[in-house]
Amino acid sequence: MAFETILVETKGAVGIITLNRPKALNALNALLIREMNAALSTFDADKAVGCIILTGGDKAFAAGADIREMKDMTFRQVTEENFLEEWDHINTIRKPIIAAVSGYCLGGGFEFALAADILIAAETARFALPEVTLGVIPGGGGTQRLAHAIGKSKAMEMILSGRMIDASEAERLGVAARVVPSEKLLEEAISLAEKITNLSQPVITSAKRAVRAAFEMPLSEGLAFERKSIHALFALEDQKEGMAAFLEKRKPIFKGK
Ligand code: DAK
Repeated sequence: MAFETILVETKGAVGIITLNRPKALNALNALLIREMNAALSTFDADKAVGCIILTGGDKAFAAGADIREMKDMTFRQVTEENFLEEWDHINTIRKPIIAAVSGYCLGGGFEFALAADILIAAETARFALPEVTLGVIPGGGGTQRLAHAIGKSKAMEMILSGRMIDASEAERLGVAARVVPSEKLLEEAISLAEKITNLSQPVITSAKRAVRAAFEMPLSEGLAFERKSIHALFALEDQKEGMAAFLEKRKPIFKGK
């Protein structure tokens, strides 16, 4: 597949999507979203890929939705065309997605990073939802996901003021799983992705779905969902293999079955 706004490659079982509009600090225009969605779907469907990394450039992961593109849109247009509905596609991806973030991660860029499953930040990463400074509010899930991630008061502070936080504050607040030296960002993300891809894919898919349920369901339903999910895993050869390998003091050989 040839793309204009992203770079796509695989390293072993890891699919890597790099946002690539450096002159506009990877501002997310319609073409970029379309291309990113196509790449996400291709990796999701590819049995040889077990984990996806979404990353950007050194200066910016993404500086938000493309302001030039949306500046003149009217109320009628955004409602009739359901403006940016394609932004939801990332939520349908079954494989784990790691956001590897360096530099500015703002607005819609931050919303994509929050929509990923794990966020690893370079020391240079900077996060903000500055939409109110442009006369709008976050529209790609930021009001909900940031509140879930860091709690009401902190989310309100960031969203109502547009305040930018650095990587260490992001880690402290739980936005980032980990902060790593900038030059090691991709290496660390790949190393984590490889750990995940060496496990059983159906088990990983099930774990991802169960954790995501925690953000979508009330506790009682989430617990019931988790129970059903673990029961189902006892139908897998990989469950037998994983437990047998432990007792035989050897490494498991998972087949994804
Ligand atoms: N859009 C378009 N172009 C952008 C951009 C953006 N978000 N951010 C930067 N650029 C462009 C600049 O215009 C500039 O282009 P030229 O002037 O060279 O042509 C180039 O990138 C370099 O930027 P700067 O010259 O500004 O670079 P600096 O180092 O001085 O500043 C900065 C870097 C990141 C602090 C600054 O560029 C900045 O503040 N950028 C805007 C950040 C921002 O406000 N982001 C939020 C955008 S609103 C929705 C879903 C999501 C959204 C909306 C709806 N639905 C599902 C309905 C999301 C909205 C947003 O993200």
